[in-house]
Amino acid sequence: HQPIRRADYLPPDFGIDRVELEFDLEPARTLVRARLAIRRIGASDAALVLDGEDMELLGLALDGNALAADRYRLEPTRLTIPGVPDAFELVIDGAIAPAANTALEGLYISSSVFCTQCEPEGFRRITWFLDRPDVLSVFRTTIRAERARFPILLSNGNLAAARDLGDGRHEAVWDDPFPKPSYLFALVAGDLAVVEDRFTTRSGRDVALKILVEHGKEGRAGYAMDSLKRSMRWDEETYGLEYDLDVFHIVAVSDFNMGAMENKSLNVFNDRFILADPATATDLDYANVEGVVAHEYFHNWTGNRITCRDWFQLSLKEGLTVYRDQEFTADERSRAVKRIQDVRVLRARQFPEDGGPLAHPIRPDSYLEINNFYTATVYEKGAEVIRMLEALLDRDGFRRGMDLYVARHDGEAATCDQFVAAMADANGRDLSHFLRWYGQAGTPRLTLEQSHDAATGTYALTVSQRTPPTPGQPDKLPLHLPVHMGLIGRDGAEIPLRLEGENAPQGTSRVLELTEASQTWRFVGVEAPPVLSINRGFAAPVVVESSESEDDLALRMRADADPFSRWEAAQSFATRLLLAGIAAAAEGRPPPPTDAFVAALAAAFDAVEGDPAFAAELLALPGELYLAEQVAVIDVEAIHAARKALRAAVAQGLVDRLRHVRTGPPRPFAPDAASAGHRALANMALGYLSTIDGPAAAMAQYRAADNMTDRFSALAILSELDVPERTAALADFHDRHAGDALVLNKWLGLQAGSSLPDTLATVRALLDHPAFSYGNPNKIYALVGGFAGNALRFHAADGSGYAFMVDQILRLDPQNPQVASRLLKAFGRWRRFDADRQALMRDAMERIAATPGLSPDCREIVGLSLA
Ligand code: DPP
Ligand code: ZN
Repeated sequence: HQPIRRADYLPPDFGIDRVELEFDLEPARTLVRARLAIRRIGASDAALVLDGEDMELLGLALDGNALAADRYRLEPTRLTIPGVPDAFELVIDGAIAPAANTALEGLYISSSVFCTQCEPEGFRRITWFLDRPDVLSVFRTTIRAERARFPILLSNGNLAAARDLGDGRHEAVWDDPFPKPSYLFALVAGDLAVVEDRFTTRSGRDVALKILVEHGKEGRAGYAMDSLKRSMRWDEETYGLEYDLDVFHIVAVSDFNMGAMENKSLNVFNDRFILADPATATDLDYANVEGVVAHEYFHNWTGNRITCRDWFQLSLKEGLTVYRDQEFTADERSRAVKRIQDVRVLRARQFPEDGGPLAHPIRPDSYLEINNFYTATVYEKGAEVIRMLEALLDRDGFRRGMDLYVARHDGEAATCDQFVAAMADANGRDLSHFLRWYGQAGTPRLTLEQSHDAATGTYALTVSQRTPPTPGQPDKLPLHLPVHMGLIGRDGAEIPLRLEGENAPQGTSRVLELTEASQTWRFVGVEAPPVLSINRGFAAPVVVESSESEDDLALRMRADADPFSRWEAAQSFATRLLLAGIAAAAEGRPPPPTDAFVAALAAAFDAVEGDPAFAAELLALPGELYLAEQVAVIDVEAIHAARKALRAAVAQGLVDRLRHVRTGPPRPFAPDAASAGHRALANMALGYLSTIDGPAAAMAQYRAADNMTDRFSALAILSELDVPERTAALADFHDRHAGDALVLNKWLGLQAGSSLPDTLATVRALLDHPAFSYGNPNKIYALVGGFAGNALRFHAADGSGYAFMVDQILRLDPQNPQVASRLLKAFGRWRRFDADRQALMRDAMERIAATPGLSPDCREIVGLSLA
């Protein structure tokens, strides 16, 4: 494995116009015939070099003539055929072993169902091919298999033919009329239940919608189906984008490395993002099902109809599609709450990545293993970059840009530059400066200077930006970003915003454009020093370094017109107290006084009556991962202790309000956002009150709950308490849901994430529990990944957590390198800890680095982390 560099991109020497695949499916040994119509588009002397891995070559024929062994060269990762004509047909016969495929890339078996995962480079494990996204081909797929075991045979596109083969086997032929890259190929064969519905597109196309799940789980596919129909409607209404085939399949499988996959007309999903019913799914699960179904559906245009030229452009489809699914959820649910939740995730996952050894731009410059770049940066920061374009061009301008992008590039493999060019051209704007976001890593930091001149009623705001160095990028340039701001009077009223030189105020909230290292704006007609509300709606993915007074924070917490900023003010106030508390805990001093914060929180809480989902967000204190990013040296015990202390103080201060939240008649369960909001607030209150009252109320709710959200929230509270009820509830939960893998994953994850001291011993014991298996990524992420995310116990001072993770990673790497390298990222922030932990973490990674036969996936992560 050599590094692949973006600068080295060359167009392919050959195109493959048409692909005919024939599969004879058997778990142990599947035969694959590929008939490829190949055409030279590059140099006349170029040899044909096809990608291929882990397959057995049975025969090769060029234009009907078998190729002797001296006419080609077969290597572990490629097949080279020199001296080919300018246009020819190549037939490749190969054999693969799906049952032995534990990496879950290519064709594999999940619970007796054949399925595929080809993004990014899995197709080369099915047949030899130009396995790169800029080679677009029309596919016809013939599948033959035993009818009894595999009654359902699916591939992309429309069913062209089906017949019985007489010998207990049957055959199906699928035609996909849309040229597509090989990573969007899919095949599914097995015995599955089908849930059906229909959708009529805006222009009258009648589309059959089919969701395939394990038998017996049909009743858990309804919310996914509803989400799919709403997604289809939304994309028509919001972007004028319609579905383009007569059938849309979603197949849920239990063994899947990622969340889901947007294969043309045959999405394959990790079943945790399809299956949901009140007894087994939390409100978060419902929201995730909705979001992921929408995300994969939206890829049909942003990803499939317009795909990526090369994998460095991954954010072209992922950042854009994440932005689209975020907007869908914002429209379907609460915009403010969605924004808050997305920013929480960005700060907990992407900011640490951007500030550590794995930092990379949303369009990376090089990689060893592209699987390592399905990151929070490419996805979530990529979505923030799209969102900034929307802020800079406004909604209509953004839509014009999308329309032009689709008109120009439909049917093509495009680049990020082309996307931004469409945005610029549709709006007559020069966005060349904005393009720096695609190449520059790191989270910009904004600093502010404000002054007010009472004599002239002028308020001046200076915003400066600076992006800290990241690996390989010591010097950063200023970025083009929206500064979405407003000014608030001491009375809490928004001040009309009139810049010097303007004839009249233009609203009370505006987007200023920062392009320089430092810029100043002067507002006139501002009689008294205002309170600044900046980065409203989190318009730019930056850190604002602000020394706002506690009074100003309290004012904004209750009066800022932007709900996101009200939440943000509460987070800032809490963070400030927590940082003081962390310093105090580390030095054995008492925690700082919390009265002012608690009073402000109470006032802010009272001001949002009627929006329980938002109120729940307001009450949620900053998380441990976020706090860890804010301190010079991470002290996990001090962070945990400080947060616990502030939680107790908030509970005491808001006790009457919290008890009031818990009163009122029980509501019948419904999965909609408003009902979920009530549950979120009630469970938030339950958690706080348990710090005063102990486990009784949580135990009572655990027993009485008629839905998974309430039951699991109670269990999560109990799992943080060292009480007998904890053991009883965990045992009961297990027995209640024995045999339901998805629910037991929650049970594994809760125990792995517990802050109680014996957590590592519990996790070790659970490795042998029947609910756990090394073959299933969801289980690994729940138990082993859950422990890696347990800041307190993973970072135990004696290094036991690190040693455990090394053992797990080394065990997993030979069988599933993608999963192993994801777990390995837990060591990435090692330099942020004290000297003893740094040494332990470095030793742990060196143990991994020294392991013979380590996958390129892990080698790349460990190499970058130690560099
Ligand atoms: N392309 C997938 C997604 O939707 C990842 N495998 O993000
Ligand atoms: Zn995606």
